[in-house]
Amino acid sequence: MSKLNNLAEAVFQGDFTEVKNLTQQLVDDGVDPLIIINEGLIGGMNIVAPKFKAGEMFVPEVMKSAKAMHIGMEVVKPLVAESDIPYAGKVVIGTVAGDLHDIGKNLVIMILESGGFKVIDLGVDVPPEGFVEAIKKHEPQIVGMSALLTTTMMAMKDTINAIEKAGLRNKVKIVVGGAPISQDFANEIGADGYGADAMAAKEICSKLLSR
Ligand code: B1M
Repeated sequence: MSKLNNLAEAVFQGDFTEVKNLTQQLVDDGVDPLIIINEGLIGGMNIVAPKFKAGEMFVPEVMKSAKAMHIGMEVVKPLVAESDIPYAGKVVIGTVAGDLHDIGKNLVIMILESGGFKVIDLGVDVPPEGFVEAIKKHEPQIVGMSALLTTTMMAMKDTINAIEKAGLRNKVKIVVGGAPISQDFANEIGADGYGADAMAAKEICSKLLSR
């Protein structure tokens, strides 16, 4: 097995020490950092994603793999110009106003990052104007919103209204998700996409960008 395959396997296993060591070894061997990222680190998450979707891996294991990928990224990222990293797209994401739940959002971020997206995390309890400012600052193609409470679902609609009012609605695609959210609700509030889980979120983001 090549070192790149070993690295992908170590990411899949969530073996932080092995990921750090193998990434450093590959850098020392002169392997292109982008190959290390794509084939080793994202390669490992590509093993994770279908297993998670098939119910063969669970949230804590996925988070461990994603953390392992991040540990490797910390080694290689300083060696690559930000502009050289072939991102699949840029996503600004946050949990909406009044809502402090972030476990699901963080999982969505990890899966998006493993799919090659650059993700800007706005955190929790993000007011509509927080999303608007982030769109102006980061110019993402996609805005993601998460809500876990029935009482905060409507903050998604308020956020979409604020984005519209700021004249930015045609600049971004909006994807929503979270336990109480459904495709019907997403349609009702005028979102462009809905993800039932983290994998579905990645799939809808890719689909929206390919349109
Ligand atoms: Co809260 N809580 N909580 N809570 N909490 C729920 C959501 C609740 C269902 C529990 C219950 O009563 N059975 C209930 C909501 C009821 C309702 O609204 N109908 C509830 C409540 C009431 C509350 C408080 C009001 C409790 C109180 O204080 N009285 C309070 C509210 C605080 C606030 O937000 N203002 C509160 C607080 C908390 C904690 C802080 C203690 C903690 C959050 C910690 C944290 O997130 N850092 C917490 C937790 C952990 C839960 C439960 C137990 C678990 C949520 C979770 O993390 N699930 C939850 C009950 C439950 O779900 N069993 C509950 C795991 C996570 C991986 O799943 O977040 O659904 P989920 O994310 C999924 C998908 O939904 C989707 O992908 C993810 C991965 O597959 N997804 C997206 C999520 N975001 C997406 C975005 C996308 C696409 C997909 O596109 C952008």
